[in-house]
Amino acid sequence: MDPTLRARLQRIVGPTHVIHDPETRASYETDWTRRFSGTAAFVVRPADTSQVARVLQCCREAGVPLVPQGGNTGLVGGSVPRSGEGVLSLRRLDTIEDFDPVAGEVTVGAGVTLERLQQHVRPAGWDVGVDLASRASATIGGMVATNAGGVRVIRYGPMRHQLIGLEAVLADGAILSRLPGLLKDNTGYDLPGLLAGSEGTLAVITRVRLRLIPNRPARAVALIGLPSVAAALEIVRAVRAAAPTLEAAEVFFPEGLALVLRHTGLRAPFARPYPCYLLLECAGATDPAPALAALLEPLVDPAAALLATDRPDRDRLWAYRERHTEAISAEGIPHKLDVTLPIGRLAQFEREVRSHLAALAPSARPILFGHAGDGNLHVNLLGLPPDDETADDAVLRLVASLGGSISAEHGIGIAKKPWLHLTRSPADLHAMQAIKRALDPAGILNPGVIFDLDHTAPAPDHLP
Ligand code: 2HG
Ligand code: ZN
Repeated sequence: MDPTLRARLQRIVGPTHVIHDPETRASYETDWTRRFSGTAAFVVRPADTSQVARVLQCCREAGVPLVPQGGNTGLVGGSVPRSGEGVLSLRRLDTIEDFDPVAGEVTVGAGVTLERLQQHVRPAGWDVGVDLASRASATIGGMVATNAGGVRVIRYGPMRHQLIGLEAVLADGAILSRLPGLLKDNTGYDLPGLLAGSEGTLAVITRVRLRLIPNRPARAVALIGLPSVAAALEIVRAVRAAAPTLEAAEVFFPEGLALVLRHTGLRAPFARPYPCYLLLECAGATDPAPALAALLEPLVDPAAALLATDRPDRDRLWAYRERHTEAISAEGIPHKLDVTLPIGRLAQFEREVRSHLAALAPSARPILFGHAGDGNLHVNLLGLPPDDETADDAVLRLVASLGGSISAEHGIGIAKKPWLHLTRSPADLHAMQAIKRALDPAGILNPGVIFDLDHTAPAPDHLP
């Protein structure tokens, strides 16, 4: 690392927060997939917004790009270095401030974890609209930067929908402040909305103002064994139409369940296996179990249905679904394809993806699971060399041909770049690249993520 830059950064954040020894750097250099990793020039850990701004200014002057990083739970290679960038860790920005229990709003530092925020607001009767399995490590700033989805999107939407305002540092060190945020504020471009999902390529998010949802501790979880995805979607349709309390509708399949059982030592949920499993969760002010049971009664075989209301029982049913990621990871390093389909085509996709893979990439071992309620399936492929993209290509082309998206909630990162053109038009790509060039002309914020831009070339002045 350049000694002048190191001395300047140390003066800003303190000597112990500029990390350069390889052992301490290691956990910042590899993401949750273990498929994506690179060597960082350094890791810098500012404590507040003004330090972030000064770090950015310094690095821009030194011509050293930065990879902003929260909990490093990303799955598309967007939060780890690729070729000697510095890692800008936001985890020290971990203050929860200005929790307004009357409005149901809170402002938090980018480095606050989802779990910590949940624990902070729940006793006062509020909750965070987005929930996901990596809650103990995922940070609110990272969740906004990647527009995280999770298990409750059907009821509350993704992270962008929870956002009332934010504070962020632009590439030139200027601070963009839309805090505390107003529910009505119709004054031009929605910059927080633009930064949500920009994957650290446009600005570094430092503080976030979120709208909260009422905490609904009365919950019921049903796990149902079914003959097919089509049968699962028929139940989702019936429950969704009749139960406004429906919050999650998740699916998984026998091959994923077998891995979870082997990895966790859990007992199989039913006496026999089923081709498809559907997990539903309803939440309300009063016990939603009787209404859910009454809705399911004419639709499901009682031997293939479990209903849980107490927390430990609910957690046991959720474990079959939530522990897929770690069970797959224990088997090997998967290729992860996080796709959405129009819901009417989800059943067709699930059938066809298996037959396409069997024909085109017979060594791929597909494990599917995901959020059936919003058409989002996680296609995990085991048994493939890290750089062989034949199977990825087949799956993503099938998704595009069925009118879906190549990324539902994990983002593009570096993993999906080659396929972005399948579901974003030339006009879309041109507009996104124009925004990137305008906000980060020198290309110092997460370069190479979402798309590659040659920052030395003049911007094209007309559409291709
Ligand atoms: C989930 O839904 C996450 O559990 C992770 O989005 C998905 O591991 C995956 O592919
Ligand atoms: Zn997911």
